[in-house]
Amino acid sequence: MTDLFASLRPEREEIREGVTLLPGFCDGQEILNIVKEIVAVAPFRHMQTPGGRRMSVAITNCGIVGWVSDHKGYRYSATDPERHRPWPEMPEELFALAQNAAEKSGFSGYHPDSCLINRYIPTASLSPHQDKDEHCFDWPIISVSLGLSAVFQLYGNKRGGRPLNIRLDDGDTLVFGGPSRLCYHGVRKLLPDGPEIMRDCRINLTFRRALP
Ligand code: MD6
Ligand code: FE
Repeated sequence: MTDLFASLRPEREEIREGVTLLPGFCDGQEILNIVKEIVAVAPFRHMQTPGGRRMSVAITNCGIVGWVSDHKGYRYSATDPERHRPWPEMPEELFALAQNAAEKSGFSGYHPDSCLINRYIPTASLSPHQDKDEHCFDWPIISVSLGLSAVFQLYGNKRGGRPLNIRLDDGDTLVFGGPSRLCYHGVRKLLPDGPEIMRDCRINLTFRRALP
């Protein structure tokens, strides 16, 4: 279906210094097909938090390293702990998508080495956190949302306070870097809106530069 309102939405919205929303930057269906190939090799799983709780969000990874969590803490690992094998390689199309989004937002020469893939069922949420397990924070995180819409909550550099609510729809891409790179953020709830092909869950990909 043609999007009658596409011309009314800005192509690029600077939400805060270092945080840029690129509405509908990618084709959700195309990215979903690539995600399915990754998941066929490295399935979604619920990891344990360091405190021993099961995360409501299911995750997998692709790239040289993947983000993992267990009783020992959060870290990046070159090995999938369930398969005892390397994570699937990052497909070129995904690398290019992240690099193009970064370029559009003022970060040229972005070389992500990791992509964390989160899957939310409608009751799942992600509590406020900082992404600080990477070697350095000079590079942004590029976040791509697929499927059901969600409310992404952006806080400041300290825990608490009132968040800025950002609605993320299928295909929306958020560039998260610069002075906002260490801002707290979470996903409060899913909304009942989504593309026909994916109305049962939300998938979010976050591209990172984790290694030096
Ligand atoms: C999500 N995203 O949207 C979770 N982290 O499902 C994140 O935790 C995130 O979107 C760092 C930068 C951008 C993000
Ligand atoms: Fe995060």
